[in-house]
Amino acid sequence: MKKKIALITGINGQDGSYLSELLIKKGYSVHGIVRRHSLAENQDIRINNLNVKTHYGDLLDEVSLMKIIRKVKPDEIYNLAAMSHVRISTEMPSFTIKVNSLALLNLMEIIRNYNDKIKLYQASSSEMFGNSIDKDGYQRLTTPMNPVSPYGCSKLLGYNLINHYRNAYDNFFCTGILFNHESPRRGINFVTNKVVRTAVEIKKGLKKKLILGNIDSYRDWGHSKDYVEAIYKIMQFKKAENWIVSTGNTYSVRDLCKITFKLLNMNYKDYIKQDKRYFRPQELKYLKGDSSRTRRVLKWQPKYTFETMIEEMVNYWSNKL
Ligand code: G4F
Repeated sequence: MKKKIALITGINGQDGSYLSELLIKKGYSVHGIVRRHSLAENQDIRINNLNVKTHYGDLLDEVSLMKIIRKVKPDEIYNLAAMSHVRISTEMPSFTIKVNSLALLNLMEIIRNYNDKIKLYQASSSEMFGNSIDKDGYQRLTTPMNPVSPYGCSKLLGYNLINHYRNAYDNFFCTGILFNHESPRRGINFVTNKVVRTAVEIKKGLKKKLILGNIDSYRDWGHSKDYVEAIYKIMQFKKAENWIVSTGNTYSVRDLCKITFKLLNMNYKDYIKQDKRYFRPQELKYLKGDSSRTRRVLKWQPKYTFETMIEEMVNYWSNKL
């Protein structure tokens, strides 16, 4: 039987690397788009041990996208590439909208004009909800979406475009609204890996302080490895739809610090300083997702808890540093 072909944008990211591993296990031929990087070793740092084929391209360069799609002839495209840092999106709003929304529009148009049988997964985000919370304390598909950052606005535009194209042209365009998801492969300027890595550095005498922004916001944090399983199931479902992927638990950044430092036998209060440079113009205060339908219909269940995930990250940095 012919191998299925997957094309992943953002293959070198945290989710791209875990998804590649999963698709290889499932027997796919996996291709990915990588951007040219001035430090060549950073181009494929998370995937250089994997049996994937990479192609130089850029979401902002439709010509490269078109050429890659013609060459690879994918059955499925997973659009995971994005300018994904919320605070940085406030410094680069225009770039964020171009990469996260306009490039998606171009990708959808290429699919429709080249081969409209190609399935497309779009990485949507819980940042789209902004500060809307249902009365029972959860966000779900019906919760109003009122983003509070250029990043959130860009993802909401992408989400609306996917829904519009699916309804108008009947393409298999699906999305997962993923709540925060982490792992040892997370970029170190996101709060989980920043906290864990710095706490290990403090423990080893390499640093003295952990400097953070707002530590009283709450996030629903899961593990990227669990979440790419959900992405795969979303893509295999008989119909293209929108899905919530979350743990249903919420913790504050303060809780994250408390648990991490405790695992290293330290008290977080002795090491934390706050600096306004890490605060955001408008903060998203509280996320907790209701993924009950995803669990029931797709038979998806996360394996990690918040604690086991932090433990894995602490062990990773303890061995690495
Ligand atoms: O780790 P964060 O930067 O993640 P954030 O902003 O929630 O966004 C992540 O999750 C979204 C899903 O909702 C994704 F779509 C998005 O791409 C990304 O993956 O920040 C988490 C919280 C925020 O409240 C932030 O204000 O941590 C707070 N925080 C406090 N000090 C900090 C810091 N965040 C970062 N990155 N760095 C700090 O020093």
